[in-house]
Amino acid sequence: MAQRIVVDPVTRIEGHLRIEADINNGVIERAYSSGTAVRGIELIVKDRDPRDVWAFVQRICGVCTTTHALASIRSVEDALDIKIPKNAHLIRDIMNAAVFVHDHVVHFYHLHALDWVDIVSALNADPNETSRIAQSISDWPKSSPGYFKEIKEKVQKIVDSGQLGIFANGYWGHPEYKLPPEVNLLAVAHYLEALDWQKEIVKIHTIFGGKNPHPHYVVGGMATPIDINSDNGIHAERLMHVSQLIDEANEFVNKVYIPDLLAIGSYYKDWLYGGGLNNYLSYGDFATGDIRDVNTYRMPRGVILNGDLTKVLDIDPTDPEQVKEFIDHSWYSYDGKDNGGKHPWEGETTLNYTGPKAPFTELNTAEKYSWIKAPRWKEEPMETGPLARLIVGYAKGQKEIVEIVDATLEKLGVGIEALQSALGRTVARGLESVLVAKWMREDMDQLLTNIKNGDQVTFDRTKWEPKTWQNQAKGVGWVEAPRGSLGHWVVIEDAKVKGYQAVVPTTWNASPIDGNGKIGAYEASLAGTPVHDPNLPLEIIRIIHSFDPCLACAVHLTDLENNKTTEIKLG
Ligand code: NFE
Ligand code: MG
Repeated sequence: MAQRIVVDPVTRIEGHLRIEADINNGVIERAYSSGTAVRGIELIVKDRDPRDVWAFVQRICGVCTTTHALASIRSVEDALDIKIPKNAHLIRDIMNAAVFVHDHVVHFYHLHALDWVDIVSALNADPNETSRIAQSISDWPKSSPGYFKEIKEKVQKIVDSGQLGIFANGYWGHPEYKLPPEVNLLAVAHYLEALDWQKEIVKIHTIFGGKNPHPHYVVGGMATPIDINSDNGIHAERLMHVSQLIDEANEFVNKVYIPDLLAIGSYYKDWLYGGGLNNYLSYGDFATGDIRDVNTYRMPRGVILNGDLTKVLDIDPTDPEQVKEFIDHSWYSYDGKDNGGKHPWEGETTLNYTGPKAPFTELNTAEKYSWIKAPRWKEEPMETGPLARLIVGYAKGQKEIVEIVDATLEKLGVGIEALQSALGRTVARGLESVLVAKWMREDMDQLLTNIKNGDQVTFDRTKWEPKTWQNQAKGVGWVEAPRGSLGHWVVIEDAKVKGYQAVVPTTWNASPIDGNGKIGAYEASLAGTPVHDPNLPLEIIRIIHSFDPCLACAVHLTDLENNKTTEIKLG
């Protein structure tokens, strides 16, 4: 008889995620993923000026601080057929690249590493040996025995104080931790260094977008003008600052993140659980040409079905038969009915909570059990994110991706199938950071060249005035965000938003069962995993964290105690 265990909330992520897992003979038989809070941001943009919407929907999340604004602005520009200046496109992509590298480093060190790294074991490390390991894998300068001795003393002080603070509540000492104390110490040192580094990289947003989180945009380009010789806009010194931050990001990724990832990964290459659907979706992004010209995407576009790498299928987010969100097991209704699927241009956000009264012990997974909808591609569930992008790019033979994947697999001594796992997702995120940091450098060089040649234009006002717009229009904006493929679909009528739907990476991955009875990526990834001790479910945490969940995004407030959803007045 299966035993059900509940992990709620799953911590060190953004938002309210609950996992229920049925364990039989020490193995997960079936798992359920539930988003336990709802926000309804799609509702509050109705009837607003489409030029303002980016600023509202950007607040969907403070982690991917820029992606929802970018998706929104692209959707409105698509609807109204607005072309933006080349420099604006470059600046937007540099800002998106900065989010990728920031997010991936923070995820690796601060949100996920502690599932693989045992902090307390670092206290048994020999700092001389840590120094030797550090110097053998990288020429990063902070690597002396004295430096690691200091870090060890710092950790000792924290442990002695009895208040583990940010290191509290880990499953320290769990037998699934496999690193020697010296590698644990190395990871702890870089955990602290990454905290310092990540507060610098966000300055790319403060320079190009005025602030972080939630930098500024404008329909038609970018809001901050460039004027290299004056203080009326971004001047030369500021551009040089961005340039330096980009170089530092490349250095941190290549000299700290990647060597650590490979060192840690090499101890876990036998722990290849957490794969799952083997269906991968990526809209693609980082165009070197026009963003509608998908042939110029450096980040790949396509779909892989059932792990068949010989075929990359085309994806068209405008096709009503391709992208649909189902609500059969989600607390919503469509046209007064409690089931079905809709393409986002016809989409609906009507809350319909039918779950138990809080505090509840178990969800009724035979019925509705999540605030997350179930997006599907041609009615198939999909995984999206770094692993999906890497697999799609590899299958397409995209040179940069094939090269970095092959070199890494060789170093780790594993085959491509090993990537289809929790560890593979974590490796993919690192490799993607190398590529994105490199593209960020390329884009910045291009921007500086344009400026040198006299082109400082970042905004095109040709279609700023609503009287230049058609009465009815619809558009889609897609973005590759750190956690996967993001789409915003807008319907505009008489210069106002008539319909708005965001279908978000974590919505794809964390989705519940759909109308055809098919499960989503999180649920699939957990099935079949052995759990050493159901009271310390490290394995569940490890697999779910490998997706880097963001529930704020996925369920774009409900008061469960009163069993009543928060009322939102429109207009
Ligand atoms: Ni809230 Fe997000 C990213 C978007 S979500 S973090 O990356 O878009 O899954
Ligand atoms: Mg949505």
